[in-house]
Amino acid sequence: MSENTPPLAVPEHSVESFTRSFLRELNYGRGVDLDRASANDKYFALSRAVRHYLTTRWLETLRNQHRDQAKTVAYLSAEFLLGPQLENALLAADLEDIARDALANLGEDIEELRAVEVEPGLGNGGLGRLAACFIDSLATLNVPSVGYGIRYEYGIFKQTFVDGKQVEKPDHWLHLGSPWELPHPEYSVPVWFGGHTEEATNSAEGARTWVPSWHVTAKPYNYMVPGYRNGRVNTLRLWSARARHDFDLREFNAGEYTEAVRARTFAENISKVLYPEDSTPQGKELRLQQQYFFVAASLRDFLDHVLPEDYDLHNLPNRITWQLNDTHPVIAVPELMRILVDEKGWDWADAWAVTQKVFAYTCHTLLPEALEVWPVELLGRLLPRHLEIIYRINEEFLEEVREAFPGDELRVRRMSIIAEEPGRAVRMAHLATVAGFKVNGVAELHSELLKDKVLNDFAEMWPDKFTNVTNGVTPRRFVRLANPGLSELITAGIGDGWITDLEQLRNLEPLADDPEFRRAFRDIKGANKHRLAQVLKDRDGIELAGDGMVDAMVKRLHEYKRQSLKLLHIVSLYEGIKSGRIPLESVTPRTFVFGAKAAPGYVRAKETIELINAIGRTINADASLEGRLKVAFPPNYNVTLAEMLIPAADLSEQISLAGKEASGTGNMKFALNGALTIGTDDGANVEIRKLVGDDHFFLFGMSEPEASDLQAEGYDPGAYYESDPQLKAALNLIGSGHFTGGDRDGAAGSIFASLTQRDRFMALADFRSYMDAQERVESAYADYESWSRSAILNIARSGFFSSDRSIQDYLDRIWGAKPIDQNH
Ligand code: 73E
Repeated sequence: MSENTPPLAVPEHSVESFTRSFLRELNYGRGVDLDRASANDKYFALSRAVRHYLTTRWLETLRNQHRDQAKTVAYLSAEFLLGPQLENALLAADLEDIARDALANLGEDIEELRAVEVEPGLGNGGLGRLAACFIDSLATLNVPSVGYGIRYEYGIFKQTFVDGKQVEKPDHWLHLGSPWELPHPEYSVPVWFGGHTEEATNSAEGARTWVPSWHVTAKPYNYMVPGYRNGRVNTLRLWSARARHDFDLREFNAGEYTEAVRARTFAENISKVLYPEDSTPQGKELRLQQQYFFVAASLRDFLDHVLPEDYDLHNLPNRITWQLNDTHPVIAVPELMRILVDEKGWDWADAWAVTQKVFAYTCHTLLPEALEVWPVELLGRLLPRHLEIIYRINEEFLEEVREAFPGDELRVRRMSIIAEEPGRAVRMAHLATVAGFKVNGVAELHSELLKDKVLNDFAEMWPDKFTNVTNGVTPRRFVRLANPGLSELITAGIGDGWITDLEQLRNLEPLADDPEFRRAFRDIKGANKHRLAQVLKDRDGIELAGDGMVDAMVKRLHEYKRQSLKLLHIVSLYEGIKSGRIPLESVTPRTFVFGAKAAPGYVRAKETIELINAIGRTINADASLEGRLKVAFPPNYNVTLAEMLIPAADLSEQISLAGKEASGTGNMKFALNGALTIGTDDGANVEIRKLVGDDHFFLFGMSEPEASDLQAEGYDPGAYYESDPQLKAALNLIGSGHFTGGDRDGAAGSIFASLTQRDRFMALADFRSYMDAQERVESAYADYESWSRSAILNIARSGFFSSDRSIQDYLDRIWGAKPIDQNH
């Protein structure tokens, strides 16, 4: 196609035109007519019809990108937790009403078709969802950018409960195909592994030749990333692993059919399944293969297909920033060095100068055990040349350290990219920090702790390298789509500018004092609860506690997040009522809603799930508590369920031990939907509390310095157990097997023992303060008029937590890329 080919016109925005598109897709795309179409046929035709409206914009964006050669942000992430695509595309293309009406005229209910969609669950939790919010904001802010990741055939497992225990089922999300992806096999690239290195065939200083021993083909699938009604549609490119040839013909002819198929299966395993771990790295060979696979394909793609053929790579820092989403893509650093030195023949120093200007690293954790390390033996076997390059980077880096801190060999050992103990291993966070021109944490407190603790040596050496970008969430998905009632109310009050400029929510502040507005807000919250109740009843047979408080704790199951502290509160209430200490009439009717997946190999997390279900079963079956307390734990918490649940919540539980949750992003979604937070001073909670004000936030627990002092002094959970009779009673009730049919050995016994003996995240130390805060919650909720005022103020003051603001911060502090209006 010539550069001058006029773009296709965007189809007309009318019910008639949309109806034609839909029927054409149904007839020609699916080969069925309406009478015979399955729900999946109709869902496909609907999605494809919507896609038409965005495709012209997509082509224009690509065309402009090629023409402008503007600075681009490439977001490299092993996870993109996208959530349902159809609703977002309808919104971006401004087709919600047209599509609904067009289908209604044909006798179809758009909601029924939407329900057919299986969300692409290509992420574990916050990190993957953040990547999805960021590409949405990049497009909406008109930033030339591309997301690169892996097209896992199986996303995060489907969680089911059998006898209250988590049982994982494969998530075959592609089972019925996906209308949102476009494969481009012609842009496939080979990715090599293994082998050995030899003396270089070029004369560049530092060069070697890598002679790999096997390879797979990386096949790209493109996904549209539409900006919000701004004419830009960016690209998300996900890679799928294919065997080099369908079959090795020689083997096939020799009748070695099974061997030929085995080799194919081996290669294709690379993009088969998402590692279901969150916040803990899995030191598995296949995971390292996945990481190198997508990173090598992405670099190759950008250098060979996005840049013009004669591009002078010395200008690369003006053309791109590769943003590393945690350490998972950090192997990109030695890969770029290898390309520049071994393939392009640059001297090492020139290559390193450029490499150091194109990567920036986002760290998402503080837990030392969550920092990724790769055994030297494994890395050397899979990527021998990359290991050599890492060694040389380290050598030169340690020289720099020695110059800056003469005689401080202890520091040199702490900072080395290579750990010596317990076995030789590459510390990926150190490599990322050395190579990146910027390193950022994901909330203010987290960024401070990174500088003061986890990466302190590096911050002393390069103070300017470190910065903060507080996370954010996209208001399009998490307010406008998830909460249409609230969105209409906000728009009626302050106009619809907030959808792309969330700080405008500030204009709601005066309306918090308007009784009419508060009533309208309460009606919407009530309707959202009703919608949630209906779904939980139909889906899982779960009943809510009348129209009482919805108290939600939804996030991955992890000890540091302290779902067990939430359980201690519930059990203590239950025990208080049962023993007569707490009069039943004084208890606020409330439903405790949990959503949480546990990593399949994380035993304590799975036991906690079992215990939540056991406690829930006991409480829900107790007729005397009817209408007062309920526990709802719908299985398989995902983006779809989040969009249903968050708008219905009154209370948001953000109760991690201070200093452990890097940021949290669920906390932001709840505040923006008018839930009040009960939380510790951890992660982004700190910023939420400062913005919404202490009067509209329930703070409890130790601060980070208090928690680390207590840890240093020697923490003894037994002392708390012995000295607080209510805590003791709650723990004893759990330990006695009361909730587990008399069984004291399984989940109940194990969690009792772990809390009373070790309690690594100091739940017992924060219990009393948490209970007091819950009492403040109860009395505040009793005045629902004033509670709703606080809820509205939470919304009005949370505009800062838009991912648009995060992306603007990345642009200003790190990327130096500029928005480009598509309509210029
Ligand atoms: O605090 C969250 C944070 O909000 C943090 O735990 C999470 O990232 C969110 C977004 O910044 C996170 N996930 C991982 N590390 N931190 C992780 C690590 C390994 C595999 C998968 C996810």
